[in-house]
Amino acid sequence: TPGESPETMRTRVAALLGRSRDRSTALTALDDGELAAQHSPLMSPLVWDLAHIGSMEELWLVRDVGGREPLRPEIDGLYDAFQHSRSSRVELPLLTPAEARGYVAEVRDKALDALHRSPLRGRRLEAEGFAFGMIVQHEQQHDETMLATHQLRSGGPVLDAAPPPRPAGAVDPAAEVLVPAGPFEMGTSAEPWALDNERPAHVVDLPAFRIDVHPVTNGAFAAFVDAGGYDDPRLWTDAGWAHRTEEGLVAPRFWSRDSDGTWWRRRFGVVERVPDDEPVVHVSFHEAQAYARWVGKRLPTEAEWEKAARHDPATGRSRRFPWGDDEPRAEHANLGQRHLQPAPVGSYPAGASALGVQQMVGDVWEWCDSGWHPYPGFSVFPYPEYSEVFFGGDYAVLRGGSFGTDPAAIRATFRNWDHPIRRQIFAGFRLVRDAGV
Ligand code: AVJ
Ligand code: FE
Repeated sequence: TPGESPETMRTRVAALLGRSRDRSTALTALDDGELAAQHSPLMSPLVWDLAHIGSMEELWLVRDVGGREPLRPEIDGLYDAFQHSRSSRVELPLLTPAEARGYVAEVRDKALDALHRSPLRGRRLEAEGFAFGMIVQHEQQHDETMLATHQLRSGGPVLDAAPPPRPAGAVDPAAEVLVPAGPFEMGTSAEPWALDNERPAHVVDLPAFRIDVHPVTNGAFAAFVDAGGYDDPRLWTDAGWAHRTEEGLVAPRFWSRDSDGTWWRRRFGVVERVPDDEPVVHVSFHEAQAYARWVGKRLPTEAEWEKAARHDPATGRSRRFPWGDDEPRAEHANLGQRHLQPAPVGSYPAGASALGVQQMVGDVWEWCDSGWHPYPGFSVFPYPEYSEVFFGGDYAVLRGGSFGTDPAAIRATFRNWDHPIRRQIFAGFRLVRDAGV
């Protein structure tokens, strides 16, 4: 917030740290057996995420900003994501749930002390509270990962949330808008808590294209399934067909069909009919691409996604969020685990971009047809293991955040990435086509 005093910033940061900790606490309110269990080889035990959150906070806020000695140097290696794969973490001599809770509480006390002592200006790590913002985002990212672990666990529901809003009137799920040709500013040099991979701001010139106003819905995706889309190799890339064949894919993850042909899904322990009007979720990049080929469109590049989300043709500026520069409020976007599912398309007209594209932030992460690469002028900050070591790997970019992403961990410049075969994340997609086609 420009012109904010250090005291006001401390209050704001402390509230954000408190919010992320309340969420972590709620996501780990399970018995010890469930916390230590491996719910899927794709995920860490929940108790690993909890202590890892504390370990990162200790490293950056207690040791670096606070200048204190390590609390428990002997556990550092256990919680280093690069030393142990997710699937092997269940075998480690991890802190017990009670020990992990005690550890994260002790770290938090010292981190709050560091917050009160930091001038929140001067060296780059502390200026504008960056280190604190980075740690808030890190905890919230692991909270979203823990939410995905909850979706993978078997057994009855343990999480609760209100149903999402519904659109006020009729919605055309096939609506498109034209994004005119021309330059726009991509990325940011101004956003104080933007991560290194979002920087620096740079101009990108794009030809005109048309983009869907809404993400692709379950109803539209079910039509692709019913038309035999999973059995037609012509619709898939070679890598996509290999993935579809090896995994025996027939539908989005967590879907099943009964003898009447009705689609059902399991969502956080509840089995329910698949709602036609919600954005499809739990599809891989390859499934998104096959669907796109089936309808004769394509996934957007991340530059196209960002221009549709941020570009204001009236002023030529790029906005922080689709709706403008204001922080997300409940009427703008389905964020923050306020609801445990995407909202039907058309439910957030107040969150539309200047060009009229809806639900770009919140609901479902959107697969883009871009690999994971640095922007021109990229420089590592503050550590290479966040972004840089993954550049050029087998990843596709995801944009916009999901219903499970906290507002503190998303903005229209935010870039996420994952392997193109991943389906446990809260990812869907929207499509584009060249203008004039
Ligand atoms: C940016 C979501 C891919 O969860 O692997 C968490 C974020 N980095 N701890 C991930 C992250 C270090 C990262 N993603
Ligand atoms: Fe992490």
